[in-house]
Amino acid sequence: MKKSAIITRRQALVTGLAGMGTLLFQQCSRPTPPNYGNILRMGDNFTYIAQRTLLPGQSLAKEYRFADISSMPATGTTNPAKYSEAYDQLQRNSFADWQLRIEGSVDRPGSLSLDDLKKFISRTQITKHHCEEGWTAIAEWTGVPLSSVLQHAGIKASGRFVNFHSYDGWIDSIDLYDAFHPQTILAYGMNGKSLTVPHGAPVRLRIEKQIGFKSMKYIHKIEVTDEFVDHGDIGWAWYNGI
Ligand SMILES: Nc1nc2c(c(=O)[nH]1)N[C@H]1C(S)=C(S)[C@@H](COP(=O)(O)O)O[C@H]1N2
Ligand SMILES: [Mo]
Repeated sequence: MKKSAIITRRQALVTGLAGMGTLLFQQCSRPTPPNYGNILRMGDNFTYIAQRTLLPGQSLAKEYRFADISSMPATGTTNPAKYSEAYDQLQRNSFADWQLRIEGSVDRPGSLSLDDLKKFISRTQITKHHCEEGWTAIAEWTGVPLSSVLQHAGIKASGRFVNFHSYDGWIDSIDLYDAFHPQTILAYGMNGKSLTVPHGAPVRLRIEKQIGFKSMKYIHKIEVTDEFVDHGDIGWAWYNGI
């Protein structure tokens, strides 16, 4: 009984590895696998391929109750005014002049104000933030689903990745699969109030199926691209599914 269990496990392992090898091969023969060529990022490539190929459909991140909300530290950049004169000016005017630029492989490039974003149907979610440094925190986020904004702009058939540009100079991207996830939102509210400067005002990304640093704060531009551009020069993985 014990022996056959071991054989079964070993067989499963061998079959599994062979299967993964085939998947890896199939995926790598596609035109532009994310990160392909960056040897330091081959590990997260594998996670990406496994998740995208093996997980059927979109699963939701756990949502919590109001009573579960915890305190959340503000980390990384907590005020981009020192990096950006433009941000400093916007902040002085309570972000009344803030505009989100949308460009790249879209049919209708343009800009949306905070009021424009608030006209879309909003989504509120209480979720757990997982920082790559090990801490977690639960907060309530309100914003517009990224999918609504992307549909409003109209993604061209060639579009494959969504790049975010931030006032502190961060540039990062996600694929369309994560971009259209129902819990991927451009958040302008936190715990029932307007998003504060330390947490990314006026608008930040909340992407609940990836680790904390992917939820980019202080966004000013969204750019849809046809090909993966590796902006990662800070040594973190590009794909960080949780
Ligand atoms: N533009 C920008 N986005 C960012 C960061 C940053 O420094 N700049 N830090 C990231 C990291 S590492 C984490 S854990 C969260 C922190 O969000 P918080 O400051 O609201 O807790 O934002 C992420 N998004
Ligand atoms: Mo983080």
